[in-house]
Amino acid sequence: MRIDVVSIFPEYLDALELSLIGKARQDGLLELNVRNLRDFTTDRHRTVDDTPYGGGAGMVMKPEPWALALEAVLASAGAGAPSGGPGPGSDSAIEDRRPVLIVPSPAGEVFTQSIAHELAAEQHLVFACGRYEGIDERVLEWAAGSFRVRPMSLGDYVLNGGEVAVLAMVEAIGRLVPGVVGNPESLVEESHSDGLLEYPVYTKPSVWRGRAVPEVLLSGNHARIARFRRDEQLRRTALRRPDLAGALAPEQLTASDQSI
Ligand code: 6GU
Repeated sequence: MRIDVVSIFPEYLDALELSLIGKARQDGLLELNVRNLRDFTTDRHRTVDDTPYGGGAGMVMKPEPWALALEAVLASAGAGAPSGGPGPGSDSAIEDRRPVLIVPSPAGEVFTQSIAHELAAEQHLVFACGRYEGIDERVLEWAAGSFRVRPMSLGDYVLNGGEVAVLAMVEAIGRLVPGVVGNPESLVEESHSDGLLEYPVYTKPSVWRGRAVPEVLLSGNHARIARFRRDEQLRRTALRRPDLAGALAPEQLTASDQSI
């Protein structure tokens, strides 16, 4: 998979050289390029923002540096001219080969594990990190000719810019790319993989500062262990995330092994 990030703070993305994602880049599973938006300005001050039409607080990111930066991304990816891909309404049987342009924004669609899976199957993702009050809206309209544009939010709170959100999304997506996580089984039993929060985990010692590990986990009875873990998943989800619990199918609410 190829990932391009455009930002006025490219150093924020240095963290993607570490750990699992850094290793995946070294192994050639992920190609990640970070570009500085200011390299696509043409004035002496390398200006990327201006005052908003209609008034109001803060500044808005100017459209032209964004267009030049995104065109440079397309050119380096060997993509055709704008409008090269099928636009909305064209034959849905034809695969849409336009890169996905993810625009982090608290006004976006909420990023979920299911979207992470969807994006992990893509060939090319581009992240456009806005700052200030956001990017001139016409950039998103213009970009829709060459990209599948997806404004994306991490949740209902406000960050100062898209960079931290990109760190989170690239990590969530990257670890789902085949080969990035060494043992793919570790992706199966984690939070959100089945709509539930994950069960609690314990390691040695079996008694620590007076607190014992739940007895069932030492029993060696795999059916009882599976039922305990399922019950804990349901309990946690109902307690911490009633929004998720409400969306479960009836068969997900029954214990894993009724015979025990
Ligand atoms: Cl993706 N961006 C910004 N700036 N703030 C956010 C966010 C994204 N998600 C939640 N808050």
